[in-house]
Amino acid sequence: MSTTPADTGLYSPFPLGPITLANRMVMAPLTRNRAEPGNVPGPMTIEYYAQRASVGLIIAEATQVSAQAQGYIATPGLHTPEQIAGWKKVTDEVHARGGKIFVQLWHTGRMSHTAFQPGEKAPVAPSAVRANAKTYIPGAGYVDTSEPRALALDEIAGIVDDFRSAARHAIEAGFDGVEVHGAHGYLIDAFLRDGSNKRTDAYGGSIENRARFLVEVMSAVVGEIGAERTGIRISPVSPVNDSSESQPQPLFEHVVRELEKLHPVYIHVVEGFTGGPRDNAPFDYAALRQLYSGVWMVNNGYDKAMAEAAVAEGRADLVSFGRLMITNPDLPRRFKENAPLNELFKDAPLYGGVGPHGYIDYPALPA
Ligand code: 8OZ
Repeated sequence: MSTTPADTGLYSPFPLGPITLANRMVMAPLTRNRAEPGNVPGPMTIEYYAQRASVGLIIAEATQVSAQAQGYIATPGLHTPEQIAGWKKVTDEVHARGGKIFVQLWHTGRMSHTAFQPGEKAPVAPSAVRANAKTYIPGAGYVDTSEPRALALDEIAGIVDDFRSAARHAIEAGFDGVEVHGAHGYLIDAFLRDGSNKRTDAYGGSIENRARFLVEVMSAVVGEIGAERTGIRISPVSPVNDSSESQPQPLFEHVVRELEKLHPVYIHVVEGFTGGPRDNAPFDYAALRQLYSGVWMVNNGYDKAMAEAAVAEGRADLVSFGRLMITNPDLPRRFKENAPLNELFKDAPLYGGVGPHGYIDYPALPA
């Protein structure tokens, strides 16, 4: 059977494990700090995601696997019955409008503050090395992250279990799958990198040891809900949140070799500096992809032409979009029809806010 470009292009359906995406465009996970008390997604969040259901796959924003996992104000969780019930309303509405939706699961690790931690304790990290970065506390504004404490060896399995149970909760909440957040300096990425991981036990030192936590989390989640419903996001050279690594190429080649054995339904790669330059540091993404036989999703600064070319040339199976999906709920149609794109509202915050403005009032094209 021969395939034509129309069968394989950005706007063509794509099988992802047991589901079929309407097209190869993905809404990237985007923190919006709009959760309601109890870190429960509310009515506006239902509408926000439902408006975006025409994209092949929505990856809902980073969502806490436990109370300790929180690092920012008003980010949702998947560790209480109320949070599961809140998300169920989101997934029901996205599915009713023909969409597919995963959720990103995170533990922020050292990117947190005592103000968010149960008992106002220190956040946890591979090592007691503070991230030179800020978070936002109501009343206090942007503040430095707190100095974390190093996790004891016997605490690590409990956090792996938190990812496992959050993945179970995600399926209970009706998600089609989960994306494990292995990027941007949060707990999994902090274990990976030698800038933040100074451990001398089985979780530190060699590349194999630093990748152990990621592999354990992925094994647990895959074991709980199946590889065909488990994706992962990595950001090999993104310095966001004070992330640093002396040898990203061999580190991430090892990570992808390990992932090849577990075979998650996709690997989602942030190329370059998240939300910034794509060429901030040398990295051979083609070499990384060569090590994986599964689905490859790319992100960071893709526009229509770049995304069409990446898929047409076989450099990616799926392309995710962040800001363009915030401002254009109907992005697939706009790309296909070469329609103009909405700009970010200048008078509305990207993070937080109370009313609909900047969240659910970006217009779609008239029907
Ligand atoms: C922006 C603000 C807060 C969190 C990430 C989840 O970088 C985030 C995030 C982004 O992955």
